[in-house]
Amino acid sequence: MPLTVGTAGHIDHGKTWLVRALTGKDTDRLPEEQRRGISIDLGYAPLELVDGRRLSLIDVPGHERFVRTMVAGATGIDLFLLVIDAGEGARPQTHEHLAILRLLGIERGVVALTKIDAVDAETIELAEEEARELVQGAAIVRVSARTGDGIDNLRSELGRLADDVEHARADAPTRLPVDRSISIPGFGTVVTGTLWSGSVAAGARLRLEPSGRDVRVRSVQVHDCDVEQADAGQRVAVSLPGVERGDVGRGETLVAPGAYPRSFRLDVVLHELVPIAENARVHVHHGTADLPARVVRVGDRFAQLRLDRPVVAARGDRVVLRAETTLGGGAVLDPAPGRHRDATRLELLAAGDIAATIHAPVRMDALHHVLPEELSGAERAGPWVFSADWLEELEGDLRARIASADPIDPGVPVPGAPWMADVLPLLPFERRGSRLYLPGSTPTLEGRAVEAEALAAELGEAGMRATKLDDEKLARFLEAGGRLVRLGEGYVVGAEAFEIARDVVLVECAAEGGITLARFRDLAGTGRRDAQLLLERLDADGVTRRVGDRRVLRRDAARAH
Ligand SMILES: Nc1nc2c(ncn2[C@@H]2O[C@H](COP(=O)(O)OP(=O)(O)OP(=O)(O)O)[C@@H](O)[C@H]2O)c(=O)[nH]1
Ligand SMILES: [Mg+2]
Repeated sequence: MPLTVGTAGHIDHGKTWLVRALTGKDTDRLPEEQRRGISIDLGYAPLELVDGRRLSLIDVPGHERFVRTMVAGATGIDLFLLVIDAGEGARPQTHEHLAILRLLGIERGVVALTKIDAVDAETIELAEEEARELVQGAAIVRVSARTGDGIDNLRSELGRLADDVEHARADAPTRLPVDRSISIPGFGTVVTGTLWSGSVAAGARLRLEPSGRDVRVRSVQVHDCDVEQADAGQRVAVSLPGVERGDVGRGETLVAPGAYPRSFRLDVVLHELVPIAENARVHVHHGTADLPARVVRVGDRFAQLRLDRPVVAARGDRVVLRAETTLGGGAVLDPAPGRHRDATRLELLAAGDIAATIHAPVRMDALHHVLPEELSGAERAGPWVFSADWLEELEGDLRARIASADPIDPGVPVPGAPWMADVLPLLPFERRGSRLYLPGSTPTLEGRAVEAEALAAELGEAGMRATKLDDEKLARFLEAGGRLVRLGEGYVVGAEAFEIARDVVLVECAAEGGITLARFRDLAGTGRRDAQLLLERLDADGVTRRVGDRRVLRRDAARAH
């Protein structure tokens, strides 16, 4: 099983020398690193075990200014190699690195008490006692990178630990936080990182997030050897044709397209090393990304991290929160939450009750990230998941709004939500056009029925003479009942009279090819203004159109008659 070991420890305590003693490789390759004798960036070296297995070693810098680099290196490792100078004992970054490892959930590892060639037995004894208290349960191996003492012991101890580590991430979709991008002549841009989950094969189509750029993998290497496929836990180098080196770097993640949500928020269980204030500005370290963010506290033990830039995270991911120093960390409960401060929701999520956190519709595919397996206890419609309570509330709300709707038109607009088309069939309402009604409901005009009938009678008597009507309610009522037709300028006519007017026009046009305003007025026996309003309504209805001083039938209308 491929495993990655990461060093940790205070500056100058001998991490890089120890890596060299174990692997034969000097990982301080930058000129500045060699000149200053300190590590600045991450170093990588393959580590051969006695039985021929290979681990990957990541060497991190110890300087307090480079703790963020240490976090990027430590993220995704399986085992730690905590290096303590036997002469100095634990120092500030020994403690800080150890705290970071714990925040990242990296519990297993070994302590190397190094430089034992330089101190007496008593000093070693004291340092060992201190280390035992500091890192309970871990083996402590005395070594010297200078003389080679203890190096084989350390190698076997790492081998023993590697036997026990389990990788549960192979099945998850591919995710590779990029920690380096290099330009290799003939290969183009190559990115490297520890493969968190899934696999990467030559030819694979992946996506760089959060930039959203689709890429195709040309080749995959593990420790400078070409492989068909690299698996979770391995250190890999992936060549990406067509990508400029400057376009990708530490902080980007190579993922299976669409498998992880891109989000500006993370809901986390908070682990505080020091009290973190509401609204504190922090840096959230996630994978190899370092993101400025604000901490919105939720209840006693949760927080919503609101990020300045998006991340692709998954439930269970660990984050480290830093300002000048390491403040604490978090375990992701929801990698793409809405804005909220709902502690109850987070309690449920922490307890693994995903269904209980679902209320309003969310897309099923967005839930894969918080969902260990199939979801039970929630309603489904099309791609949407929601609670039975929510559906009941929606129904209740629509019912209430319909009840208070204008009795002339007792419906409400269909809510314009993306889930509506899928959810509507579950609701006991009737859709008419763009509105919802109680099944079989008809317009009514409480208490004004007499007035309405009087108006209808009046319109009947007026025939094709237009009547001015200011009472909008009455107009809508009779119009909805098919008894009134609106003309322009607030005028109306009875529906029957309008039918007759239309027939007159149709018949005349069929016989004569068209009709003038004067001719229509004579045939209809109305005034000029009434005739004008009727013809305009027929134009608006698409029955006729004006050509010069005549109306002719529109083609559709002509065909229909
Ligand atoms: N005597 C003795 N000196 C050592 C040993 N290992 C390292 N040193 C000394 O310690 C110095 C620092 O060692 P490094 O391995 O560079 O320390 P580091 O922990 O990698 O330092 P940073 O990466 O800057 O945090 C070396 O330059 C050596 O002089 C050892 O086993 N014995
Ligand atoms: Mg070093």
